[in-house]
Amino acid sequence: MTRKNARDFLTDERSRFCNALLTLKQTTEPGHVLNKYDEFVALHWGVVNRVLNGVSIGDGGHRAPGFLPWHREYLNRFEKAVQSVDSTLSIPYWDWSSGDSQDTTDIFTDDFIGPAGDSLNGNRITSGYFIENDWPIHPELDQLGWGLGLRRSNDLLTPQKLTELESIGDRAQDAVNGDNDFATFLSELEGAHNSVHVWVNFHMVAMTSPNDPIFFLHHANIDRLWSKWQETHPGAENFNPDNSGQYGHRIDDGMWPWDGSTNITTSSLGTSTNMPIQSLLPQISDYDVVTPRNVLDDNLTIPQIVKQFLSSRIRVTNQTTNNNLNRYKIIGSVPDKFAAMSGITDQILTTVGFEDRVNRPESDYDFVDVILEISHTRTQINSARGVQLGGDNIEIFVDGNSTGNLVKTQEIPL
Ligand SMILES: [Cu+2]
Repeated sequence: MTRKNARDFLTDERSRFCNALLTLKQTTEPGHVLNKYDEFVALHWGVVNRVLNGVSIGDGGHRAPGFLPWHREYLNRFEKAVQSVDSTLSIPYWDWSSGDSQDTTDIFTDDFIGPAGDSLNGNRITSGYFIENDWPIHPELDQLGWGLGLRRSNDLLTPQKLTELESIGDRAQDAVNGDNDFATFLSELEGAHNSVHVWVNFHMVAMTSPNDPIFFLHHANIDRLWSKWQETHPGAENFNPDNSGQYGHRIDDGMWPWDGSTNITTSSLGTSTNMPIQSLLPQISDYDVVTPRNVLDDNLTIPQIVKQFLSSRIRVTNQTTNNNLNRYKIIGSVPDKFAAMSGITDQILTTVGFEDRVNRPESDYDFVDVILEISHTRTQINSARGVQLGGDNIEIFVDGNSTGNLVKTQEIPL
């Protein structure tokens, strides 16, 4: 689902989006500690202080290349949570980089993301959907101790502040459009992004900044700007050219907490009782592994959907009767969960081959509608980095829904 400019959200979409956030805030899944919204706040704080075997391994989501893919995955998951409430929604983006102040004044409103802070009430939001009573900040997730009510700078919509935002936007535009290498692009875009956090101020300057729902609209814009850059700088070589750096920021590293490892935890502590943030987080399956490479592809339709159905059946239909799909194979494997940390970044490609074709005799491959049916176990599909399919015109179905066509041989990252 394509993301829309928040400014263009109609009255009805605004209320459905805000109500979906309120629903997440009011919903705690069985066995979970935090409500579905606050779990995202905790996750964002957690990634800042990763620990492996008692040793800090730093921030997995900021100030390094992983900033972009980590937040992309984070946003995608948040969007899925929103869609679990209302399947017609996607995260709108706040186009603070457009140079048009109406992109801001039209959304900091009572009928949408809420107004600026109220200077008479400690810069708390005192109208709209996100007032203290309806949108209490969790005491353990209140990093800077602002208390229950969401706060923002009180002068956001003044001409002076809007001019300031315009120059931050210019910096982001220059990053995307300028003739920059990746490192420059990244530091300029992340720098502009930081300035926007500071521009909103209060809750938005903490590592618990997703407490303010504008966070998600802000990051949807960051992700959009990165996508724009990817149009002119595609592929892995334009993600992190030297591919050096800390674990989690390299192309095939697992991104905590989706790193297949139960050993990396977070040392972040809650603000109220010093409760370990780790204990507030949901269990993440060892099979739930996402690397930067997995989210690089701008055309996310197939990988995203395939990923969502890790344990479901995937049916591949060859629409050209005289082709066969003998070239189907599983290639590669996710690096052993600890191998990457000791410097082994990948394993030799292996062909698993036909044993993954289940219950489908060879003769069926010639029919138009059903050529190949693959039934993977969770382990099988997670040990694969991609499925390579050959054929002229292949349509892929996941759980009965077509997820798009492939032309010629293509690797589908899982
Ligand atoms: Cu962040």
